[in-house]
Amino acid sequence: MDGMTHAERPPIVAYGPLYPYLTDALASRFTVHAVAADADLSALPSQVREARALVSFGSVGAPAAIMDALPKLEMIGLFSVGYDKVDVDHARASGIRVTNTPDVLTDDVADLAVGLLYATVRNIAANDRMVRAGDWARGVKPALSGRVTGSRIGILGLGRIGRAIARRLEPVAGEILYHNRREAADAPWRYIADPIDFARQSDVLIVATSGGPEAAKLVDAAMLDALGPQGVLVNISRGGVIDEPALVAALADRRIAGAGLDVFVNEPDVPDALLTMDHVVLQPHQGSATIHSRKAMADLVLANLDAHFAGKALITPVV
Ligand code: 8YV
Repeated sequence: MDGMTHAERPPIVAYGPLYPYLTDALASRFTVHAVAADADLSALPSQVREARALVSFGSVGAPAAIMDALPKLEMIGLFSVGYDKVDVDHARASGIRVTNTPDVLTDDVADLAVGLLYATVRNIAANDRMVRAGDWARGVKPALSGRVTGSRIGILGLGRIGRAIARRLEPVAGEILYHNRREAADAPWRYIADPIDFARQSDVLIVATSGGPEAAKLVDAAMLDALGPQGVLVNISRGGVIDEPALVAALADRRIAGAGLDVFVNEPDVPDALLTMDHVVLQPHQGSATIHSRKAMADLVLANLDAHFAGKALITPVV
């Protein structure tokens, strides 16, 4: 689009931080107004209020207030598969289209889930710390760990990412189980309709469901107790899918064996109690954070914006 005059570049808002490749690509196509995620929306300059599209990270999303502050908004291009931070109902009611970035990040998120599972079950992070601290050299014997091979792996949420995790673990699992709102007719794995029964039958529970109000605190104290003292939890979905204080308590009391967590309720804040637990592996929301996925996500955001402004069908519409 080089050679476009300023006037031909549709005005858009970059809401909150993006990442350099996307920022540069947007700047070459659009007149980009950066709006901080905590900006006073009642005081937006008039040229910002002209914005016809908004781009944001999944962690920032688009609440109703930013949609209302941009009266000419036509479209939200979300840099994320999860759209729990977008007020989708408000967008629909306001005639604003929403796109997300499914598929392109699935493999990398599934890989991280598997990595967190092994890191947690095999004490990889804790053992790394003890080697670095010189404990091994001083003769400290690390505790024996559990094992992944042969375990019953329960996938909570059999969407694209849940399926990719199941496929990766199928060769080593004793059995793959899953719990979903409803049974998936084409899935070769055992469906368990009752969440408590599902947790009880799982040695490992991997949370891969989408977030948002419907899934809030789906994993509660009762489910953690059903997972049991040998059970391990992995979460690459959204922090809010788990009752976080209940998880902290279950880990503190060793009512579950360990947890590998990429997501938290109040990111980037992590509950203090988790920071000192050796049976917990923590990640700073890295599921899609590979060079490959992030570029593909950015290209998909751009392709959706281009389609919209060319009057073509959106590629990955949510609304
Ligand atoms: C990103 C995500 O980390 O796709 C999702 O649902 O959570 C991630 O890909 C996120 O968009 C960055 O805020």
